[in-house]
Amino acid sequence: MANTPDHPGGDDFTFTTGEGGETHQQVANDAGDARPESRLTTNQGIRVSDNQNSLKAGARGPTLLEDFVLREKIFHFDHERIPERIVHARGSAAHGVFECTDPIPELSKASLFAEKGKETPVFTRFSTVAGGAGSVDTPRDVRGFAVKFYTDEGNWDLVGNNIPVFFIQDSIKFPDLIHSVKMEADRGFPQAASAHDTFWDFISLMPESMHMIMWAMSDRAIPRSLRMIEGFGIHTFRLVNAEGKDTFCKFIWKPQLGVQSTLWDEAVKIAGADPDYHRRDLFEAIDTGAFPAWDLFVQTFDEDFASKQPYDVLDPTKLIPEEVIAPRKVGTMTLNRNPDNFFAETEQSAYCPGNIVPGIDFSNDPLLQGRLFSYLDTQLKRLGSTNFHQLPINAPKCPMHNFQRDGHMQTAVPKGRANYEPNSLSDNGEDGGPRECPETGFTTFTANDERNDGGMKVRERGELFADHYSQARLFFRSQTEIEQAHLASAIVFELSKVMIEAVRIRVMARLRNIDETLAKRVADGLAMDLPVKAKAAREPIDMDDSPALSIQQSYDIPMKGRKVAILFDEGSDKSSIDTLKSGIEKDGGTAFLVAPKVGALKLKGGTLAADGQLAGSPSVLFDAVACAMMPDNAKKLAKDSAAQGWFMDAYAHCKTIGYCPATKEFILDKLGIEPDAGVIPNADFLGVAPARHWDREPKVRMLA
Ligand code: HDE
Repeated sequence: MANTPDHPGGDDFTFTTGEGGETHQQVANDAGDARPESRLTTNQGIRVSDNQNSLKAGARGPTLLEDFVLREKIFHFDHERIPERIVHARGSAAHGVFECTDPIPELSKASLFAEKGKETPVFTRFSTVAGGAGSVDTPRDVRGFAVKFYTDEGNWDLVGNNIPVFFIQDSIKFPDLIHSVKMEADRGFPQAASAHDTFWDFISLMPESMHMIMWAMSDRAIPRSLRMIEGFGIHTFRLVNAEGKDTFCKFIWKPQLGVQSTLWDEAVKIAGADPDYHRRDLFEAIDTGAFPAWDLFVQTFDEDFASKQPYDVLDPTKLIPEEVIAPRKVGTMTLNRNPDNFFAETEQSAYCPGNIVPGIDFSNDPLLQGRLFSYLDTQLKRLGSTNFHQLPINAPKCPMHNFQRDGHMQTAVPKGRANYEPNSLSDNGEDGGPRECPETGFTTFTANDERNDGGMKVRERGELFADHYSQARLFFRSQTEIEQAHLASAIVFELSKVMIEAVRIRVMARLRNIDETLAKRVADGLAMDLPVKAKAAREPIDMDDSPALSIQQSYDIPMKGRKVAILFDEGSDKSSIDTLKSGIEKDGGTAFLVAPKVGALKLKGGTLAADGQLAGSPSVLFDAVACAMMPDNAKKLAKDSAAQGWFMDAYAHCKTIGYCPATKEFILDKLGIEPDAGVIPNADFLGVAPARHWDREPKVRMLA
């Protein structure tokens, strides 16, 4: 065979054949031959001589079945896809470390909480719930927050969400909930959206979902970044100390960058501009060394406390306000390494709430109990073998020995005859294998909860589970005015997409139990009459407001971790761009340069290449925007719809806009963008960005 690089295309790869039918080879292969690890081989380790042409009977003849290189390659490709997760299919993950900062040995004997400074490796996967694996990152949805702690006593999976309560109280309703929110059965749409008939139909018939609906309609469900969400284990768990004493516990993650959300209009536009917005944001932050971190807190309490609350602590639709039990910090998780391979790690990771370690145990929460079955079951289907725990991403990092054997894709090669227990092989000088460890092994916490009705078999729920509205009311009333307006507007939007009028009416009838003003705002927003109030299974009570439930009352927006765009064009003053850029970076933000063209542009004081082209870098992708323009360019851009949209969206999304004189005169004034606390000269920009200016919102949007 001839190595002939001079084919018509002129590059190193030849796909043509000569007159005589001889096959040309990839010249690059020659270089690869020098290093064994760069040699292309089949799965059997046989070196491949030609990765461009299949084996044919003559240059124009039929391809031969004999070509094992071709067959193997296509065979493997055909089977590349595995079933996606039935929920939480769209996810992004990273490796990291959990450091115990405040040990709690008096509460839990779990080794990861034993000593100050103790480090435990983690792999954390964030996800949306409803959409498929290829869906966009920014729909209105709950976000999954699943952490696998590779502790030295085995893997502990804390499989939580960014919302502290759930839609349903009993796992028997989970398939119904998920069927209702996924694409509708006959038409296959909408993808990754709750704004449709079947979801709201189900919800309207399930009053226990009302508390979670408040959260799902709040700004929490449209996060700015996965780095800026809280995480909650939701269920009441149990901590168990070395003396066997138990304490109830709820787990809470708080992001060090603060919680921040987008606006609905912004989230919708981001979905078009960058469907991978959250995945890219997480990857880029870690890639550039800006490692996101979360503090882990516990809320702990005993049966006495539990019995005095107006809700049941086993009910996953209820939370314990932070003002009632202050969260106590136990450690910090830092995500510091991106996966090397998305499929092998992120996709094949398998979390299971049933993976717990000595010192942590379950409660009788009926939703948690159902989950204990589901995850293992679904993972067998998804990953195809009971041996999925051997995949590197799922394998414990501590020693693992047992007598489970064989099965599809077994990769362990156990030695010897010991595959049963008890055995006396070691008496005969053979390896007898591992033994149970009564002292240090996991023992289930056995004491009964006092209020479980003596363990009679019933298909019932605890009495207080029937209070469906008190905490929904607590959540709504704890929000700021603008947060309440966003929430009401979100319900109006969602119900406007519901075509069955009876469903809208049923939802509004339930809202009246939460808050009359909310119900009224929704009815007005839909131009519908308020229906008769739905009968509550248990009359709601008024709880004390909990400011911790409000993002705006709990978190400021620092520059750290935020992304700010600076728009410029040919002739712009480089020094003013440099000043803005270094100011943003000094405070831990990222400056992103935007121009109509991306190649190096000649500026006053040097040349500069943009990071992104204007049309491909809309302002929805940034936390704040600034600009440095000359009059001629500003006049030109004033006629460009991408530039107009850039400023109009930043204004409508209540972002800070830093302006130069030319931009103000020729663009902002023409667009009717008036100076306010956030539309300011560049000189004031760094002190204000990236705050959002909510006072502006009523001027730019009709809110319910
Ligand atoms: Fe899940 N859930 N879930 N879930 N869940 C799954 O497991 C399930 C629930 C959560 O990044 C599945 O491996 C049932 C609550 C996260 O891989 C499945 C019930 C919470 C993830 C499953 C619930 C969660 C899942 C699908 C009601 C917050 C993604 C794929 C009893 C505390 C984990 C898989 C990852 C994934 C079942 C309710 C969180 C089908 C039956 C409540 C973060 O097993």
